[in-house]
Amino acid sequence: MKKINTLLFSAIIGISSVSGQSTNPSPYCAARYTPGFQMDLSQYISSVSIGTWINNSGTSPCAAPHYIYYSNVNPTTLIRGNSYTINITHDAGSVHGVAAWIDFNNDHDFDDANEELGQGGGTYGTTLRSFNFTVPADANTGTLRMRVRTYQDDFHPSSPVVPCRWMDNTTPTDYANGEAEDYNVIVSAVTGIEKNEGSDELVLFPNPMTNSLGIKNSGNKEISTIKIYSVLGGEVQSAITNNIDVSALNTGVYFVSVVFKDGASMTQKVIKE
Ligand SMILES: [Ca+2]
Ligand SMILES: [Ca+2]
Repeated sequence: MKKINTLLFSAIIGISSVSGQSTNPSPYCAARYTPGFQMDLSQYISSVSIGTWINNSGTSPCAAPHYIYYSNVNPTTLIRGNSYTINITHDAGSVHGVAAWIDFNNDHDFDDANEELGQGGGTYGTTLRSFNFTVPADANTGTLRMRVRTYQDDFHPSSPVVPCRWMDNTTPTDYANGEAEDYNVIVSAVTGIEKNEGSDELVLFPNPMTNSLGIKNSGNKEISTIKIYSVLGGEVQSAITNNIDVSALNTGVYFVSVVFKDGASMTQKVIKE
């Protein structure tokens, strides 16, 4: 049943529409493209995914200047100190650079230490770039901005990808072709995993559990995701339902972390019988 929960999670979190986004990067810098005297090539990011979270943005770039902020896409939740892989799929053309950033200190830039999740060039015919990254232990919690960017520019074929416009001598310059996509992500701190932080507002029942675990949330915070961890700290299941099928779990002790949409989280110990 774990698979079903994963599918449910994907269905609710992962499938997203391409309507209702914003073309305004503010308060972040612009990440636009100006073809100049080169052709405006159809180079694009077709999907961005982290774990079960994915946004498919189609096989054509968004409208010129090829920047879009998917402010309407449900964010994924990342836990401080945990490691993830971001997968970026793009066109099979001669992509010169692919990169991604998260503004972990929430100061509205992507320049600080560890904010670049990774970057590298593409090879003609390849369509996937993956970067492994770790959320800094001191990252801000709450909703943060992520930027994903590709470019193809024959005049700057080997430049590292920068998150903003850049200076060509003293002139602010855009890459010629490519696409930039911004997203919200939620960073959460899982703390006190050793102790039971039960509250009147959030009740997990029954405990011990057998085949299902109910979540009763009478507080005023909206739940983002629910993650179940083994005693060793590995995530064994995630869901966003009020009644989680846990029949696939082995008997033993688990920690259930309820992550709220404001980035706060609460972790409780539960026993599977
Ligand atoms: Ca796209
Ligand atoms: Ca920053």
